[in-house]
Amino acid sequence: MERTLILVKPDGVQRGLMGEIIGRFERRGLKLVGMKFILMSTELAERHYAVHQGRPFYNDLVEYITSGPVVAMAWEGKEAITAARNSIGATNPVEASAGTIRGDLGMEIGRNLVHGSDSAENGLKEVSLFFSEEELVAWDRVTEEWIRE
Ligand code: DAT
Ligand code: MG
Repeated sequence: MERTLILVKPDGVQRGLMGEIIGRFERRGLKLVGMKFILMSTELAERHYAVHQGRPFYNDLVEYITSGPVVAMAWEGKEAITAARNSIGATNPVEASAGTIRGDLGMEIGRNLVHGSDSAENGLKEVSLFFSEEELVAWDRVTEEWIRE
């Protein structure tokens, strides 16, 4: 079972788009198993973006993600990574397809509204960076058979 870490980034929160963004994953049929509203510490941001350390945009990225509260979520399901990445759209919102979160709501790569894990392995790693196992909720969704064959 795949897990993906989704963040509504500070611009999404400040612009009042939390419900809009969360709703897209909810309507898609992904299953929410964890959620928190937090101000990320610099330490957490540096761990989360460790792979980008040394890139020219790294400092701005850490500053942006710690500049205001974020909604951190763990969504679960078969092919959750691919489904979420496709719903999020390309990294640069100007190039993201219409119908995606970034393509519908964003204009700048440095204000791209949302994070989603890029592989099954990173999904598990990133979820465990933000959530302890006790914070994740195992639950039965009554609509499951209308979403999954
Ligand atoms: P994604 O968020 O689509 O997975 P990524 O993992 O390659 O993209 O990069 C992480 C974030 O870093 C991305 O959401 C925005 C920022 N970023 C990436 N490439 C950038 C660039 N060339 N210039 C400025 N910011 C960039
Ligand atoms: Mg990424």
